[in-house]
Amino acid sequence: MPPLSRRQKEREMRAAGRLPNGQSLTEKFPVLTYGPTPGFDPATWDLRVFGAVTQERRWTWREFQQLPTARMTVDIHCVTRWSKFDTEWEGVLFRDFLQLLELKAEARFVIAHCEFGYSANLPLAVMDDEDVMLATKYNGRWLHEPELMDHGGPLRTVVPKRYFWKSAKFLRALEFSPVDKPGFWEQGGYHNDGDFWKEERFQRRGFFSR
Ligand SMILES: Nc1nc2c(c(=O)[nH]1)N[C@H]1C(S)=C(S)[C@@H](COP(=O)(O)O)O[C@H]1N2
Ligand SMILES: [Mo]
Repeated sequence: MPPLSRRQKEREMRAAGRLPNGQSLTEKFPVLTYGPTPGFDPATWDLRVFGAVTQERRWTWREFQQLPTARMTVDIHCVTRWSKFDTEWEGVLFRDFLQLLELKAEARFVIAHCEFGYSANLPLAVMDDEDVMLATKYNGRWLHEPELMDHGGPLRTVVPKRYFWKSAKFLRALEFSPVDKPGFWEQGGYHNDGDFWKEERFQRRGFFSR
């Protein structure tokens, strides 16, 4: 039997209820970065946690690598209309990471801050889900390997239940905030919540939809 064509696989995913409206299946792994890919120096890299926590913290690359990791296979959906199925990620589950912190009661939003000023915001209630990950590996390989660096090395969030712009590459800090702070694309007119099952692509009054 010949291998399934892309369109056959797409039909199967649609039939299985895994292809959200307006999406098409890709077998490639497109790179979508606004701006350049940063370098990675394990000696100076750190991940900071600040905002509504009793104690602000910082992990060096070496320290971050000591944290327990998990693996997951999830589908990803980009607002530019491609969906990629059964992608495999490894890293620290956000839920496990939260155990290391003491959040203040007022913490309600999580803002992911990345190299070069990219950011993405989500409610803590959305981030505190079993499948949200601080990912260091894709398909068993480190994100900071040269071939994968464009995909967010050495660390990115993966938030499988939202459009992929919410999965912040080149992550350097997590801010816990009592108030929402729209991120890079959210300020540019993308939807604040970004649920692909509801096709929350753009804000009604967003920059791009005018
Ligand atoms: N730091 C950073 N993270 C980012 C982006 C970006 O431009 N910079 N683009 C977002 C968008 S729009 C998408 S679709 C995904 C793309 O991830 P990929 O390049 O691994 O496919 O990353 C998201 N995270
Ligand atoms: Mo995107």
